[in-house]
Amino acid sequence: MEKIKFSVKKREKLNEPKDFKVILLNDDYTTMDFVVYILKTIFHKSEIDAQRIMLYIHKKGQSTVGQYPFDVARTKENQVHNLARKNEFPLMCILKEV
Ligand code: TYC
Repeated sequence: MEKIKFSVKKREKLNEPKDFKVILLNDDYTTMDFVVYILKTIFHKSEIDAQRIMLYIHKKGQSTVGQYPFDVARTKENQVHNLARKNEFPLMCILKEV
């Protein structure tokens, strides 16, 4: 009889859907207050954390602001872009597979 060459554990892992990081990017035009507002409302950060993350992005260029299953990550990306455009800011975020 032929041997089954993969363990149950390995197979479960192979079929697990991957998470996606949502990464917020710096720009020269979006106001700091608006980025803090986005971090609080869309990513559920506290005021203190939102300020800290916003300043980190401002200095370093980008930061991961959350990690979610693909559908949730895509929805948050759309929410950021829609709210930014509505307020005439060029704020950008991108997704990266984990
Ligand atoms: N750099 C912007 C400014 O000086 C602030 C900013 C921070 C913009 C974070 C985008 O993701 C961002 N007004």
